[in-house]
Amino acid sequence: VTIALAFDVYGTLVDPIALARTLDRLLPGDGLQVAQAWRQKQLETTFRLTAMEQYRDFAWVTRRALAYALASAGRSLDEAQQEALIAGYDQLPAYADAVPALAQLRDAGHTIVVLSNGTPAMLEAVLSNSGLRACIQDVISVDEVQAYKPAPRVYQHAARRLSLQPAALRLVSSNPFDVVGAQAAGLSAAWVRRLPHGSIAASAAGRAAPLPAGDAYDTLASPPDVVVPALTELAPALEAAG
Ligand code: LAC
Repeated sequence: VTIALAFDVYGTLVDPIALARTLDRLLPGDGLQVAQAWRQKQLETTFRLTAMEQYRDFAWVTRRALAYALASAGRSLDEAQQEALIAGYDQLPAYADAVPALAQLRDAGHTIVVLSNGTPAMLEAVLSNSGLRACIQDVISVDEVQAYKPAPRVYQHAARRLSLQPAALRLVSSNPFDVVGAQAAGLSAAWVRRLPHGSIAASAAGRAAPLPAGDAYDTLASPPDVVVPALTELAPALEAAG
């Protein structure tokens, strides 16, 4: 059965923790910790802005979150170094399974869009540079509603944009908060159970990967009907889910 799939971008299609490598060159030994704190603060800032009913775009949020992550690690980088890291967001690598999976799903006739916190400019850049853009029919940014995930209007906007009932659109994300939010707004969802960011980044930074933290999903809601260990498992899992 052919349905529309809305992919999350950061953490699902491209890896923001890949910047741990660049950070580790600038801040030897602290790269991974700062990359993780940066990502954490970036998400926290989006949640807080939306709870405050305020909006600053994701480029602004990403810049502020980096400044916080550096300060909280007691490290500093000059403006040019920080700007280079921000620019790195346009060059984030796709996860190894992303391009093959999207091509496979496209060839199977699925409608493929992205739904992301990123600004339209950030999304066009990172999707083009990572080779994903050609598989994607439409890029939907939360910027269009000036609120971040998991505000229900973000997900409902995506369905409306595609002229679909919410349940006919399936959000695909590795971020449990995103999956829970999409389902709360009436969408279908699939969770990509990637290893915790730490293990991916640790191997990228050349250290031994810690053991995966386990099967933790979230405790706010039950997992969706489709849970896959990698994006390349999605096509068969969707077929099985009917
Ligand atoms: C996104 C966030 C969740 O791409 O990283 O929307």
